Formats: sequence, structure tokens, C-alpha cells
Amino acid sequence: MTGTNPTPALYPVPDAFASKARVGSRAAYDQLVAAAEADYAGYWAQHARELLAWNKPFTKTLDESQAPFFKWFEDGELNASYNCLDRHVEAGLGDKVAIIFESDDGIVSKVTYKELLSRVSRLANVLKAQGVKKGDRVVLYLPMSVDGVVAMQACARIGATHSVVFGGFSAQSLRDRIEDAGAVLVITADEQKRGGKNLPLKAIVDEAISLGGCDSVKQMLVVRRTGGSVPMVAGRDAWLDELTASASDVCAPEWVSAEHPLFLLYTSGSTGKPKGVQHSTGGYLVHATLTTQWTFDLRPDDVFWCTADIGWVTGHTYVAYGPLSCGGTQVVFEGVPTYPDSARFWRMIQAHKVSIFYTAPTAIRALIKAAESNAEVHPKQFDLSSLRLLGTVGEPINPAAWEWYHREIGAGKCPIVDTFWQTETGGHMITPLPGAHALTPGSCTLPFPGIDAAVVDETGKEVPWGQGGVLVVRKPWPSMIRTIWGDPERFKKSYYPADFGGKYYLAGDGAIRDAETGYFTITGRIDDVLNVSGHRMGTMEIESALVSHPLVAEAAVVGRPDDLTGEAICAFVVLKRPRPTGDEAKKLAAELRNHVGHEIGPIAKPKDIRFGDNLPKTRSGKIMRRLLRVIAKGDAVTQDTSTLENPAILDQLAQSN
Ligand code: 7RM
Repeated sequence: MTGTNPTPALYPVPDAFASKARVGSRAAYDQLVAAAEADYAGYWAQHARELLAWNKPFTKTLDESQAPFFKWFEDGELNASYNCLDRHVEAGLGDKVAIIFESDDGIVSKVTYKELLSRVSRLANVLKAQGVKKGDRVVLYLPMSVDGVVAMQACARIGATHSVVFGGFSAQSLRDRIEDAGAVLVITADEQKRGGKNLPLKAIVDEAISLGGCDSVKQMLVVRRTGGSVPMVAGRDAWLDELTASASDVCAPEWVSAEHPLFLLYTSGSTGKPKGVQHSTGGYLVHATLTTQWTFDLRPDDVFWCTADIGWVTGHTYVAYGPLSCGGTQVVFEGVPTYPDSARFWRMIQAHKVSIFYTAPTAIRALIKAAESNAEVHPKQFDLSSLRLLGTVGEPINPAAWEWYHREIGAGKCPIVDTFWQTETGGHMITPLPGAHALTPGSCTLPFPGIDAAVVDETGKEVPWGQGGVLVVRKPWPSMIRTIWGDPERFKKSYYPADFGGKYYLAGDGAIRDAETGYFTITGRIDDVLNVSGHRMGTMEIESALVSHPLVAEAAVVGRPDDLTGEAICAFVVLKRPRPTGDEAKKLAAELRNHVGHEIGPIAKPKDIRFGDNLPKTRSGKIMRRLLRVIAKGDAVTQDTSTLENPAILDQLAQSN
């Protein structure tokens, strides 16, 4: 799948789609690209003015004087929540449904724009009453819920910077994020419901705080979700519904500079601890809005459904901000695709007449497998005729899964937008515009108009089409990461390394352009970041978690291809005691897996754990991860191993599975 150039079996744009699309032809796309090239700042300024309501217009578009710390629309003032809510209510859309919420147990509720504004305003007033001020950080550890969206919007309304932590992260991970962000308040829920189970949330926040380093946290607000009993700390904890009930539902938005940090979102890097990616208000919202309009072609009568959790960037841009900024109607789903059975998505598309559906390749692959073994959960049992556009995100989609998605879900008539982007990019970077681009399975096609993406060699020189290289973005763009919270040096080193003269944004992915069409295919990460089921994991993070176990002397983590999850985590472990075999090895592997789950979260648990007497190392002591990747895959090592300190270990590790 990765590393290969797809055969250009092109799917033309369906006429029925193109004739109504916002960007309705390749010529229209080319014109937009040309407009951005001719007057880069002017292009973005025009969109920023047209797409958003500004309390104070900006006079300067792009400030490059402190590159790579770029600023966009800096002297302009706006409020993200005003743009997502008030302006639609003022335009007469108050009774339009903003969110169709379906709970894990199948209960559906609808929230209009007017109601959403009122809930956001109440919570915003509560936050103010608790002493939260503009610029303060608020950590959200919440289920996928209307409350989650409301909490994000309420922070934005008062100028507080939210940092959502995915509800699957452990107490330790949560603690690290609370401490790094210096959060003053945490919003959580008693419990969350996923797949028919009640899972703790508040208890994990309590544990996180008990681990120390969270002195910045003064208050905790608790959403009542399951009614499960949770201990409340007097003077610190309060039930959110009790406070919002008596709060005013009018709260004037706090106008902030376009550069004001809207949110931090922690993501894995190749080294050390997760980094707090800082996003702006103005530039971020411009791109969230524009991509929702062009990539998804969102229209007033669409029902949009992005299945991503608000704990990930996709749930920020294409749940909490983009669709609301556009005044759209969207589905928000609390549960998982496999509960009560693997037809959940298809049943929901049918029930809510979803017209635009956006999900991850890993979910598609799992549902293909389920449909193939059980006819009852096959999508053909359901009426999916409301669909007009499909999308994928998070990892490369293998052409076979793409074809199935296109045929079985899209009835062969819905374009698929394979959107490449990252936490750091804020919104789509390379993606089809569905009315403009013929599609090739496995290719994210061409850069979004105004995004100057290129494939270069180590010296920063563009490579010819058909030749693989490193993906970079040559010009700053409005929704780009502003810095890593508290660590500007790391921001520079990670994204603007000196290798490319410090001029290009380094995405951390490899890419190749098709020799004929110039279409991009992402070939995967070029650093020590793994992508498991579309979740980003740093190998170093997992290694640190493993070596924090008292029995572990040394660990090396690599990825290996996996049919279902894209990549799987494979850990090579050396214990402080003799290498275990048989049942003892199984028992210890289970223990280490749980340990990693406890340290980081279940998504980081290694699929394979292989024990060795030691690890393959160079004479200077470097672990040869390249060789471990070969072994993890089950391939024979054919590389020259003469520089190894201990070549015999390779045979032992190869047999350790
Ligand atoms: C949105 C998101 C980013 C990493 C990125 C890639 C991979 C994302 C695609 C993709 C191939 C895609 N943010 N990635 N989308 N690879 N095709 N359409 O996923 O920060 O969590 O991950 O995900 O490696 O660098 S993320």
C-alpha cells in the first residue's frame, strides 16, 4: 500500500456533482490556484473577509517578520463562537438544527442554533463566574457529546484557550497535558458510554491530579452523563448542570485578536513528550470554514457527519468549528461503529439522511471485514441513497478499501475526498475538491488552492514527478500551527529544520507525485511516529512507558504493516531477568501491554511484544530500528549486518514470535 504509486485508474467527476459544486471544474480549481499564486496575501485576505464576521477588520494579512512564527490578520478582531453561532441566529437560522446527537444507546436529540447559542452562553457565564479569564487554559476531558462542543465554544466565547484531551488517554497522559498547559479548570463528565459500557472520566481526572503537578487547576466542572456516583471535592468540584441552570443565557463574546490562541491540542512527535500544538483564532477559522465549503461542498440542506472524536484535530475542525461556522447541520455520535453491531454507521446514515460522510480508513476496513462475514451488517441492507459525498482522513487508504467504500457505500456515484492533513495544519492540505478532480484510489490528489505543497529531496529541491521524496509546504498558510506551547525552539526544530534552509514547513511524511497527473500519494511518516488506526503515536513515548516498568531493561518500538489498523505496534523488549519463553513470555507480555495502557492509554498497547537477550546495536550503541522493522514484518534480514555489535541476536528475535 504505502510506497507504491497507484495506477491512474481515474474516476471522473460525476456531472451531477460538478454542475452544483462550489468549485465545479478542474479549470475553476486551476484558476483558484493561479489567483493564490498571483497575489498570495490578497487571496487569503479576500477569503478571510468574505467568510468571517470581524468585529474589527484586519489591515495587514501576513506578517513574516518573525518567521517561522508567522502571523495572519493580526490586528483584526473576531470571536470564533460568534462566527459559529450568533451570526447564524442573527441571519434568521436560529431554528435550524445545528446538531443531531445520537447517544451510544441510540437516543436521538436535536439542538438548534438558538439552543446551542443559549447553552454556550450559559456555560461561558459559568466559566467567567469561576474566574476563568481570557488567555487561561481550560482542559476538556469529555465524551463525544453536545456538551463537548458546547464546552469548546464556551471557551472560545470568553477567549479562554481550550485543550481537549481524548477520553481514552490515561491519568498519567492527562496529568502531563494539564501540567504542560497550566490549565486553571478542567471540564469532565461523571462517566462516558462507549459500546454499551460505562467508563470512568471524573475518576481519571481525580487520579491525574493526585499524581501531582496540577496545582494550576482550581476548579473542576462535571457533566452528568451516566448518573454514576463520583466523589466530589468540596470547594473544587461542581456539577455543571447545577451551575448552568441559574446562569444567564446571554453572554457577550470577547473580541480577540486573530492571533489569539483558540486552542492547544497535544500530539505525538518523534521524540520525548507530546507537544502542545497551538492554533490561532482567525487564520484557523478561515481555513476550517473554507475547507468545509470547498472540500465538503457543504450546503444549507446537507446533513454532514464527521465521525471523529473531539479529542482529535478532525473533531475540532470538522465537528466543533467548520460545520458550525458554515451554519450547517451535523450528526454528533457518542458511540463506536461496532455497537450494537457493525451496521451502526449505515443505520445512522439511513436514519438521519446523512448526505456527507467523513470517516477513517481503519473504520472502513473493520466494517468491510464485518460485512463480509455477516450479511446482516452489510451496507446493502440499508438505504444509503441520501449520501452524495464521502471522505476519509487520518491514514493512507488502500485502494481495495477505497473501491469498496465507493461502490458499497457511495453506490458508485459519490466522490470520495481523501483528505491529507495534520494536527499542525489545522485543516485540509492536499485533498480532492469533489467537483473538480477526477479520483485515483489511494491518492489525495492535489493541494487545496492556496497551499503550496511540494515533494523535495534532502536539499530542499523539488524532485521530478514519479520520484518519491519529502513532503513540505513552501509558504505559510492561515491555519498553520503557531508554535509548540511553551517550547518555541522545539517548534522551529521540528517543523522548520535547518536542512531545508529553515524555509519550508516539514510535514514529517513522505510523498510521491504521479508521473502523469501530478497527483500526490502520501507514503507514510518519515520519522519515528506510528499511525495505528489513524491515531498518531510516538515510538519514543511507548518505549518510555515500557522502560518505566520495573522488569524492563530496554525496549525498542517499531511499526509493522497491519491489514486492519494500517500499522501495528511491535515492541522488542529486554528484561532485567533472563529472557522469558512459553507461558511466562505470554504472561509478561500481557502485563507489559496493560502497563503501557495504564501509562498512555489503550490505543498505545503494543500488538506484538517480542523478548530478546538484547537488541541489535551498532558498535557505537545505536539500536538498529531499520532491522527491527524487517523482523517485525516477518521478513528475512537481507541487509548487511557486519557493522552490528551482536549480529546473532537477529536470529533470536526473528524466532521470538
Ligand atoms: C488529520 C490527522 C497526521 C498524520 C499525517 C499522515 C497521516 C492523515 C492522511 C494521512 C495519508 C491521508 N491528523 N494522514 N491523513 N496519510 N492519507 N489522507 O490525521 O495529526 O493525527 O495525523 O496522519 O501521516 O502526518 S494527525
